[in-house]
Amino acid sequence: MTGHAPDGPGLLRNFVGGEFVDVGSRFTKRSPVTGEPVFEVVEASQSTVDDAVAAARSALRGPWGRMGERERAEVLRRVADELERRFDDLVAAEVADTGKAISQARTLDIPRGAANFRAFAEIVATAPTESFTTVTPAGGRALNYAVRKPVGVVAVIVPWNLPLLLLTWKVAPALACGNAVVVKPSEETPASATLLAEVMAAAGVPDGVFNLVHGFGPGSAGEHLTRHPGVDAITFTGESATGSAIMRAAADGVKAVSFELGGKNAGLVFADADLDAAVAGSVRSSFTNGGQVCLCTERIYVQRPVFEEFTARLAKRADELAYGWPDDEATANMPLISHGHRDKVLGHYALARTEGAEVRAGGGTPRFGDARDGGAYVQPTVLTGLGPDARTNQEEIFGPVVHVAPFDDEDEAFALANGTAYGLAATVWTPDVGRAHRAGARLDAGIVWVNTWFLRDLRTPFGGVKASGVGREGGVHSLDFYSELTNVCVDLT
Ligand code: NAD
Ligand code: 6OD
Repeated sequence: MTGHAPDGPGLLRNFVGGEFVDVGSRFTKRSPVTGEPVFEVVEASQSTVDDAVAAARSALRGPWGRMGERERAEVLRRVADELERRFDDLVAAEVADTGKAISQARTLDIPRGAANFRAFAEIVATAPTESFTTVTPAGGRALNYAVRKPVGVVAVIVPWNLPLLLLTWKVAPALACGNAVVVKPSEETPASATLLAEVMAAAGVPDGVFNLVHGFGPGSAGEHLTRHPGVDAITFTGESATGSAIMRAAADGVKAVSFELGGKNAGLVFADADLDAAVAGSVRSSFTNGGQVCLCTERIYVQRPVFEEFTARLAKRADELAYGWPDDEATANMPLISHGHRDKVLGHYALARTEGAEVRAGGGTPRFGDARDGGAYVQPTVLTGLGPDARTNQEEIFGPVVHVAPFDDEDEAFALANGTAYGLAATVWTPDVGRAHRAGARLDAGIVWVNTWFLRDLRTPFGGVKASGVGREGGVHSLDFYSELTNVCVDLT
């Protein structure tokens, strides 16, 4: 990649107005696999953020601002083509930053980058807008119709768990709607975003439409961006507490916000479920990406007749998940993103024991006898024995850990699932169609999956209720956030 130097830990730079710039202090990004430095990253100062916002504003006044939906859709398709051309580089960048298994980066993270651009190219080119014929007071006719316009300069702030997937999930609709963006990836995952800047340039996205600033949150690029008077809207994915801080910063400028936040998602396994599918699905829903997916199930409630069998099988599968180096195709486990995050997760493992949990699988850290002992690994962990109000069942841990508890009937199951401050996703395992629909109606969650997990259609609404988010993105819901609607009323008489 030309965003960083070829030898030693590469230097990752900011991208402003179509140019890579490396003015400012630097920080080190370390490998979650070994703890060794992998990148030096230029931290964007207030003045770099000012330049990025100014470049974005200026781009809105240039050719980008004059393009129609279909032309923009064509640009988005070129971005998708270029992402596919740079596929191997992007996989390598994502694996270097996160330590995730190469098989997952190849099948989930990077394909979704291109898919996000293709989906929103299609959605923006085909989305209808409202129109109404109105009777005037004089008995004549008037035509009302809505016109979509860009919001302006959009700040995109994203976390480290699915870096390219989550970044492009927001950049694609923002560009589809004609905005210019300033993006801030997580300080833990600067590499794929830097490659995305190269992709944008190669795809012919006009200078200043996509700008990238690296850095941290408070007192750094993240806060500079959210407090910037030149930013019109903020779209954010991350922790609920960070969402609160950003909302306070956005209040000063009355900026629109869209928030995809934390979760403490429940899985419900009914006694009539296909238990093989429920166990396999729960292994995925609790341990994918080291449990570092906002949609992961950290609480599973199982109907009493199958509770013991389900728990024993889940614990066995957790113990069997394969460790390996990220580039080994058989690897299933991955390290946590950092030693800081590992300390937090291990603190939760200790807390669970203090609260009286029984550890049915894992509960500690693996030993490898090689360089991975310098990494941020923890064992996939299955817990039982705690009540619904235990902190272990209330606080988002964001690691490969799940607590399993029994329930007796449907009402109890729905009440347990709803019993946290969060409401992002729920997963229900049952062949009973009536129960599936009741779950959809009664669970406090933005997404209810039945007999599946993380099956995505990019046209559907995505977001959370309660502390899990503000607003919805996906399909036309993204268009609604990333555009302003002007109603035009023409008297036809
Ligand atoms: P985080 O909130 O710590 O950081 C997310 C981003 O915000 C990073 O880029 C960070 O630098 C930036 N940031 C932090 N403080 C800021 C501030 N005061 N002002 C501006 N920017 C700031 O989250 P994380 O640890 O990177 O990611 C894990 C969290 O993200 C989990 O809670 C997870 O559930 C959540 N998440 C939610 C979704 C969803 O779709 N709902 C998706 C992925 C992750
Ligand atoms: O699939 C998506 O569009 C999406 N936003 C997934 C979020 C995953 C959270 O970690």
